[in-house]
Amino acid sequence: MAHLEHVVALAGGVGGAKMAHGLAQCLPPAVLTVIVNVGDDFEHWGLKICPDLDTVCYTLAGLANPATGWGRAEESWRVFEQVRALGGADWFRMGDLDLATHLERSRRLRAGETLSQITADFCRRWGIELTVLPITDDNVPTWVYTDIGELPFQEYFVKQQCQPRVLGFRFDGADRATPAPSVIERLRAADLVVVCPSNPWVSIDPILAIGGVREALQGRPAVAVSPIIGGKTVKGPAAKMYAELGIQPSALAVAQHYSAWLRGFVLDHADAAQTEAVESLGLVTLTTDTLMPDGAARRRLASETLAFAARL
Ligand code: FO1
Repeated sequence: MAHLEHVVALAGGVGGAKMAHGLAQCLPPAVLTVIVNVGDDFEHWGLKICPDLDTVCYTLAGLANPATGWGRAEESWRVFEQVRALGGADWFRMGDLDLATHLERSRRLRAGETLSQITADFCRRWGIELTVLPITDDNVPTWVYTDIGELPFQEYFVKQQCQPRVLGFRFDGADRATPAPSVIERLRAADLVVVCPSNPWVSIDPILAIGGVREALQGRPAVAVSPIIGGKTVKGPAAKMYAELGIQPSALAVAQHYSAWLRGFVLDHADAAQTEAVESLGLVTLTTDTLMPDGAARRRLASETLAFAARL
């Protein structure tokens, strides 16, 4: 893989967006495709909200709120405050700039455009040259089985702040959904698939659940970056989910999650003691600093991951 012509990144959430941003700084836009989870998408305020697509696109365009990773930088909350004053739901914060995305996306969906068509046009307008694709144009909402009942994803993640104990997940409609146009072709043509440090359960698994995706991944060189460092996540509930599902949260657990179709695994120095166990799964490992506090770190991790993949 000295010369990479087609790299496909699988991403969801803030960690995925950061890795995608790092890869975008290392690869020509025509080489990189980012395939994004849509399981977190939901209807709110009568609008279609696509948090993972927006987090990836805002990050790639340099528009993301650096403090939270999601939503827009330089945000204002005038509409949110008035909606709250009128009795509207205020558990999911949408700022004025972010609201423009939801309003225009919802209008276009109602007019019959597909999510991938809308995403392509928004990327063009945001100055993003690489290809960002939702894994599917169909609705495949993630439901989380918890000890307080089955919750739509954002009610678990935001309204309940990931507190309920997780028992399992359901990707509603995954068996009927079809991959978005060009997704399968791009996976099949990939010289390299990079699984970003996203939540395996609710960012990556919903991508893999769409018909034809696992088959298209067969035989493709794939590397994953662990989202768990020292038994914890930088952000989000992945480690808590592993523990509640009876699995010791660790980089090794993530490697096992993907090992059936993975060739390389990138883990943090903090987890160097696990490299042997990961290699016993048949994987090649790279141990490095996997934290991405800033743009330079994102670029460095992406560059190291690509160089590592070239040695597979
Ligand atoms: N996460 C929160 O914890 N609280 C919020 O109020 C919130 C609002 C929000 C608005 C737009 C958006 O794109 C993302 C938002 N997120 C919020 C994050 C979102 O729930 C997660 O980023 C993804 O669904 C999973 O990573």
